[in-house]
Amino acid sequence: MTEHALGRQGDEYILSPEQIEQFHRDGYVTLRDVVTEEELAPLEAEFERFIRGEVPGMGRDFCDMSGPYDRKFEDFSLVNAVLPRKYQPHIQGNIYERRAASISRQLIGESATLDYDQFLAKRPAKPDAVFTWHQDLGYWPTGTPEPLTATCSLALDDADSENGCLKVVPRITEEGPAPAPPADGRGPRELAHPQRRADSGRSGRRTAAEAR
Ligand SMILES: O=C(O)CCC(=O)C(=O)O
Repeated sequence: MTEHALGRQGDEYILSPEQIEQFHRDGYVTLRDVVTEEELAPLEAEFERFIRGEVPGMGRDFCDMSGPYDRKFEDFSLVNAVLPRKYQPHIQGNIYERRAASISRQLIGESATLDYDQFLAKRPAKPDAVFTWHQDLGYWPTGTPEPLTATCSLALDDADSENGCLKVVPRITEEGPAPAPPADGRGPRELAHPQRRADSGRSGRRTAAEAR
């Protein structure tokens, strides 16, 4: 690898100093061609199984992120499969995971570890398939020793504002972290469901930087 080789390098994805600077300044950075179509194909097949509701035993880890927990699968708008690598361990260590780890280490430091994973699908013609504004940091478990976070978000389909692309608020981190959800006996992550957040009276906030 030469000093100037950027982008995909085996399991690594090498960032430029400008990209790292943008992440720290704006709270996000958009990276192109992190995985090839060929590399993505096997992961996409796994994603489809989750999103069709074919992975058993997920309980509340499989739900509609934009509706109540008791909504029927056929009525889901924003299909949410939490912790896919827990329910299908064979997907652990996939190429996207390895490159996301490389990116995260460059953004937040060598000790970055994978904490959380999630598959999401916004169904077509569902205006309520909206992921409420939030800041991921507000939902990390209480007492997390080092909450510094990079969330990696990979769009499997071309995404734009019409079909529900991820949106970020640049530099929102300058305001400091969003308030943590109120303690009521459940962990912050269990409160991350937008229905719960609405119940809790906490205003929806913003994703600052994407990758986990
Ligand atoms: O893809 C989206 O619309 C938002 C996803 C997100 O912010 C999250 O999973 O924390």
